[in-house]
Amino acid sequence: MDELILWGRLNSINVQKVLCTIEELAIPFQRIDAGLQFGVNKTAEYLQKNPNGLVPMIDDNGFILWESHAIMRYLAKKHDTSGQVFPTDPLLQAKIEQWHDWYNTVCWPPMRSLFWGYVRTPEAERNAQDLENARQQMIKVLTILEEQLGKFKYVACDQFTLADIPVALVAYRWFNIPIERPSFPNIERWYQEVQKRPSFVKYSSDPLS
Ligand SMILES: N[C@@H](CCC(=O)N[C@@H](CS)C(=O)NCC(=O)O)C(=O)O
Repeated sequence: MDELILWGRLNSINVQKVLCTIEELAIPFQRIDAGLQFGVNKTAEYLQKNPNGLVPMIDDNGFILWESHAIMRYLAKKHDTSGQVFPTDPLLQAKIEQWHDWYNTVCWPPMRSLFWGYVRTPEAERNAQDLENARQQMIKVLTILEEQLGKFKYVACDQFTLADIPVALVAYRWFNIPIERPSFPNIERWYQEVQKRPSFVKYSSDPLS
């Protein structure tokens, strides 16, 4: 059987979601650097497979798929037969999907502003008011997460699942940019646990870039 191919650079949050999923499930794969300085994702050949010109994208023996959460869930449906990170209960699956959608619509937009502002924008070019607005918005977002993690050990339920991966990658960014942070004890307890997992040690411990 041909090996799974993943396109995407290591410092992309969306690529990291897929890498952590692959690591959690011990799926053999090869990775092709693509995006930003590596290019590749704007070539005609790539655009034919993914017209968005974004990473990640996978080729699983001829089956092309893009959108990080769709890729994570596809890989789990194929490889996670014991429900290790994607439980077989349809209700739990729906909760995981809910948190994936929440990440896209609620959580990532303000975190993206903070991440690009502090990590990828030279200090002299930063807009202090925009950054403060994003920080305030992010505090509201994390208040929702804090409450959820007061009820459950992990984001979707009491077990680590695919819902934790994107949100923990956001938490890594939140805790590693130079901002003032209010105390969120439940998030801090959960984050310490997730950061110890070999998948996060491998793919979410480098300095942000
Ligand atoms: N909704 C998409 C977003 C993908 C996306 O925005 N990818 C970024 C990297 S995180 C990208 O490809 N940026 C252009 C580049 O790296 O050249 C997903 O979840 O996969």
